[in-house]
Amino acid sequence: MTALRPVARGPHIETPEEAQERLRREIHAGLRANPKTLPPKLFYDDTGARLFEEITRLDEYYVTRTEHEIMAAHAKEMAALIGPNALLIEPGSGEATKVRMLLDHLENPAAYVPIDISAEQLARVASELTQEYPYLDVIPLEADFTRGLCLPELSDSAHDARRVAFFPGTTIGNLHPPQAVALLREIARVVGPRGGLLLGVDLRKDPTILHAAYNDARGVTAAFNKNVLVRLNREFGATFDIDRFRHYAYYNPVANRVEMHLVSLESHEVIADGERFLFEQGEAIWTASSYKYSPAELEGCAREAGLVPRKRWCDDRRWFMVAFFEI
Ligand code: AVI
Repeated sequence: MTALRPVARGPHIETPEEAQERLRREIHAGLRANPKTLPPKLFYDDTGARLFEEITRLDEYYVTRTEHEIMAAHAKEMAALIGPNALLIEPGSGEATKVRMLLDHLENPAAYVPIDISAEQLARVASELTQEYPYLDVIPLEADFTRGLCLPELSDSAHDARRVAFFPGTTIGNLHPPQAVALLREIARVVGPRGGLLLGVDLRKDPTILHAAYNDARGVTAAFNKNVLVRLNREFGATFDIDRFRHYAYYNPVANRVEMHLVSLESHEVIADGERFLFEQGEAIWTASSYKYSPAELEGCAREAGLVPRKRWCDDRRWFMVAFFEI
């Protein structure tokens, strides 16, 4: 069995106080902006992470299930394209659920590098993976990939291996397209000349399907959205009255994105970060976007970032795509 490695720390890792201070500044700037916005990372405190888990199991939220189906059906072919002795890198690895489908088929991977901001989760996941795949060298890296991608120190053989990034879950869709291209460019830089990328992305479809996915009947997505205000009250001493806001999500077919908003139901004032913010009746706080791509458009973004499309896999309904790119 390969020895369990400690979690390496990447650059830009802030102390909890520094991270909270940066978030406070982003919140303040967002509430002063027109339209008002809040940073999407506010979603993922413990309650938000639990609610998102629940979202992934909702009947209406086809996203996670469909990507899983595609991976289950084609993981063998995906692993063959990645090839033997590859160094597999996963930015935002979380629970590293989907990568197991690849690991089940990969031939003699040089190492697996999960990258996440939660050192605790990384240590737990690395330990689980080392038990499940005793031959696998797991090199966990604590880093915020949204602030630049990097790699931990690697042995010579892992360093020289072909590098392939795995970025599932349509996380790329939560970035505005110029930021998405910038991230793809960053991935291309890190995987280097012989590198590859396996990317999962949600596709454009009947807007009523999209509408339902972000407006589930049980109100889990509404609770997920409103939890942002609960968090602002708890962590930043804000005075949001949650009942004065309505979860409002819709698909904008011109901008090709689902937009999530919290709309003020009446005119009122809120104190946040020591400042008064006036909300008009009907005024929105824009909390998230989830872009939906056509295969050609996504591949165009990848090309712009220096990644060449090699193969794509879709479900029968063409609702979701997993695609492989090479430099
Ligand atoms: C994490 N991300 C891909 C989800 C999405 O579908 O954009 C976040 C989400 N927000 C509401 N439902 C799901």
